[in-house]
Amino acid sequence: MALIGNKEYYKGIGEIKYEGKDSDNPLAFKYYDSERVVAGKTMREHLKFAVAYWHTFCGVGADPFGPGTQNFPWDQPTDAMDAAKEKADAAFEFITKMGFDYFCFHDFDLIREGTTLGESEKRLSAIVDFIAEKKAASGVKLLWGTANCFSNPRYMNGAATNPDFNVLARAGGQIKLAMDATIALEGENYVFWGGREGYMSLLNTDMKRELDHMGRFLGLARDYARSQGFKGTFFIEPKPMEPMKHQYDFDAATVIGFLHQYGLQDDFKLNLEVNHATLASHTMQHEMAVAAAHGMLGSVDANRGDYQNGWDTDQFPNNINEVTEAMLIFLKAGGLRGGGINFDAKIRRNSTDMDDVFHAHIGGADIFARALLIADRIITSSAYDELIAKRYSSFDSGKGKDFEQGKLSLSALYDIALENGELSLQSGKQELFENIINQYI
Ligand code: XUL
Ligand code: CO
Repeated sequence: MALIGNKEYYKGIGEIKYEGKDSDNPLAFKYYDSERVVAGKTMREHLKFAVAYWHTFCGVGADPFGPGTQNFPWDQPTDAMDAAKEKADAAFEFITKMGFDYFCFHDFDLIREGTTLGESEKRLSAIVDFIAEKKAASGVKLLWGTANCFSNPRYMNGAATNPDFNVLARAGGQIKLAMDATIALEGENYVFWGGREGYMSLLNTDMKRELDHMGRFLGLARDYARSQGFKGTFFIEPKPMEPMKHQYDFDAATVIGFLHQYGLQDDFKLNLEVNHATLASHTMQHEMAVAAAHGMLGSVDANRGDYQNGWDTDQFPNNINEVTEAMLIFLKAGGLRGGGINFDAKIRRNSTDMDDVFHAHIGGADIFARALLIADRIITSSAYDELIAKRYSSFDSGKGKDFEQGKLSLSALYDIALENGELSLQSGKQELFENIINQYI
């Protein structure tokens, strides 16, 4: 295939193609057949796979106990612009070889941060021009951009919720530039992940004031992007903790309440991440159902946690039962509102070959494609929908329908209860539902 840059970084690996589940080729899709139509849309249109710039091209496998193990040629140049260009060349080579349509970035994934805001602005605008050309040449699109307002030590007490106004203003300046970059690259959405928006100790924290600041700050960011012609959706990405002891964007339900409290509900939706859901003691399915119930199922950061570890391990997804249940909610909600499936996942520290990120993304794409097919068959061929409808059928007519239509008072419920006498038990049939999932897998 034609190379977009001058060098080939992922040597010996060609375009990844669909070969079907009987293929023994590890560098082929077994289920992700991009042009196959499922439930009225191609897999490509449903899933909108995105590569996360930070994990795949910036993360080198460092952990709290040791340095990185993955040495990327694009990290060698000492000049920031040279390194950023090489990284972009590698990124676009990888994304096009995968056959994916999208990527996502933080501002300083694209290029190293400058020593001043002004210097960072110059760097960002130069790399954005370079990437805009690569985008145009390859057809790869930007699913969302975001600002890293959590790594630099200045944000140790938060960005929009920092007790020091000058840090908040600095975050505002940085987010303006990240939004400019997202708009210049025709980003379809813009994400806020409040990594340090929360507290380490309540003893030194005025929670109400910090929440008010965050609400006002997000409103200013929205107004700025809209004034620059941005038509996309803003997403908040919930996470309950890590790095802070407690983060304000705890989970989907908390964020939805916050958005309504501060008048942001019409412009913002949710970007839900699997490992964030499990850190909040929820399943991903729970988080997706909460968001869908409020019309706010915006986008997905796909990964998985570890059942034995209580931290954000960001592994690639591979559990077919879980992803099938998630895709059932996805299909029933009519898909995502503006977003896609972004692999916010990293290969393990001891995965050190250049082909390992290919295996990781192939596996991720295949599990979602397979789950999409299964979920569609469950909806179209099994008794699943009928069984749920049956559980609620007492609300379809008579007094149940009157209740749903707001026609009954509490006293009316009392009269009905008196007249009914004792009730027979209605089984929830959970095991039968579980068997249907298993049968279609
Ligand atoms: C952190 C996380 C971030 C966001 C973007 O846990 O998920 O990478 O997705 O800032
Ligand atoms: Co994420």
